[in-house]
Amino acid sequence: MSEPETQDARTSGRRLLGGVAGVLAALAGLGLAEGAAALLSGVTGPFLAVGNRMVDAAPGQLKDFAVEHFGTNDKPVLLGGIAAALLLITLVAGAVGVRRPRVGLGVFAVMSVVATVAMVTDRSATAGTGARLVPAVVLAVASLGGLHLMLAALRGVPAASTPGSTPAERSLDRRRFLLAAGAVTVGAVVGGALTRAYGGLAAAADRAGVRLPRPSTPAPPVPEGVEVGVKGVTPYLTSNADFYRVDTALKVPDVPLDTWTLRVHGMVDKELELTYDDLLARDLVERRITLTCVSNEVGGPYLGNATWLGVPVRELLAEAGVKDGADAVRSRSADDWTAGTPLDRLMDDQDEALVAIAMNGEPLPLKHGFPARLVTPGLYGYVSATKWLTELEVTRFSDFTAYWTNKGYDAQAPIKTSSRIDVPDSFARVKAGRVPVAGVAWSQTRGIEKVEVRIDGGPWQAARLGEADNKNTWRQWVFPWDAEPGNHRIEVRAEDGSGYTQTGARAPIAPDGSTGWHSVTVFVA
Ligand SMILES: Nc1nc2c(c(=O)[nH]1)N[C@H]1C(S)=C(S)[C@@H](COP(=O)(O)O)O[C@H]1N2
Ligand SMILES: [Mo]
Repeated sequence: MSEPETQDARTSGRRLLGGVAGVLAALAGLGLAEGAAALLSGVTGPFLAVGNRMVDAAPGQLKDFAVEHFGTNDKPVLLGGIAAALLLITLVAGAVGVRRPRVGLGVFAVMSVVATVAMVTDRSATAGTGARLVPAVVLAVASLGGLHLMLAALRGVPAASTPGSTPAERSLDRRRFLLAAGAVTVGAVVGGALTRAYGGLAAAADRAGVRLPRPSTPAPPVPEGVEVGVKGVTPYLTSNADFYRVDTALKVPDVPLDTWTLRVHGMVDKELELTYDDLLARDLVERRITLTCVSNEVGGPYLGNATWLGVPVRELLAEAGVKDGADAVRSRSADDWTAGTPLDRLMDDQDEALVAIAMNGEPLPLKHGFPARLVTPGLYGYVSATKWLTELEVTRFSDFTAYWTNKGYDAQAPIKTSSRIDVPDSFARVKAGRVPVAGVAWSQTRGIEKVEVRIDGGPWQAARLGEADNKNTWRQWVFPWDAEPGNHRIEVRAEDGSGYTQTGARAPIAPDGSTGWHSVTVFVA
């Protein structure tokens, strides 16, 4: 082997070690910074802070795309993407840093600054700037310091006999490199362990200790016959475990009870500030309400039906005394998300909106808004269902915009009359003969009056409806189909209590909810 080749091999070996050093330094910095954030309360670590920023910066269409393609997995996909990008950048920065340490360290410094800005301004953090800066300093010191030590060892020290040698000729200081890499690895492991041990949610313990009072006004029993008794149809009541989750929070906001209050303020005569115990002490009503997300495509999964327990919003607003001229309530969450709800929907005494504290007989699950959330019948969640609720501000629509209206969604968003085929599955193979076609239909506040099915564009035929519960819940339906061999297309449409028949015209989810008939194609043999 000739001398230059040996040098090349040495150089590429060092570059590889440089890349490893970059990744290790980043892991140590991130691990220790996340650990520091976990030890402090109300502080967001670098990883989530940057992720939150990306969620907020993403245009509406990208969010739609993510929800549509990754569903509830959109969060792991985003965090995985950030991790992959970091791996690549730190690998390259470390490799380049062997020859040009300033470039490698410079890239790390820029990333540190970006993470620091994200952490200091994170909307889900509640601690002051001083506390928020702690993980930022840890990140900078551990990642830049670690990288510097490892790169110095890799560049080696000039051999005493050859002053003025170029870096490639200097010998790598193996012992020093291993020591530095070892120390950095210990940092990463310690940080990871701290994050695991202290990164849990303090609110979980509070939730476990809650004893729910009995409702003063229980929901009437679920009528018999709400279920049409077909295998594969969405159950009438959605369990908490199966309930869809849609929000902008990468990590479930941690809202312990000791610091939580609900403020009712704005255009009111008298501000209210209620603790969790204040809410529990009030008359609680129980209501079944079907929640729906505006991101639900025709045939999509983003809706669920639960029994909610809470205080009617109307009562809180009446107690505060709404001033003339107000037409909206801006609600705000612990993670600084906002929604604007029409005042008249919240004051309605038929379709009672709740500040809900329980879901299906349990305190609200952390994912679904513990300690309290808004639930408003008849409106898509982004204008009506604020989780981790902290504020109700009585105001005017002309005076504010909210999280999703800033991204091009409409301020007014009543849920559209819709229906879905649950069975058979699209592209299912079924045997000729009697095949039950079944699903759900919903038109919150109006109720479902009729569901019709048609085969291959033929005449619309009435389906049998499951028993109606209330106008704010969905209804199951079933159509006994005499399936003949061949490929068939099945379509469904619903008619609501106002006499309106669901339109077949396709509309996308933006700006105020999708429309169109759901259809499935099946193969009958
Ligand atoms: N704080 C907060 N509340 C929120 C959201 C959010 O992103 N942040 N998303 C809303 C949307 S778009 C919907 S559809 C419902 C979903 O409630 P769920 O996750 O309990 O099903 O929550 C609403 N409440
Ligand atoms: Mo939503």
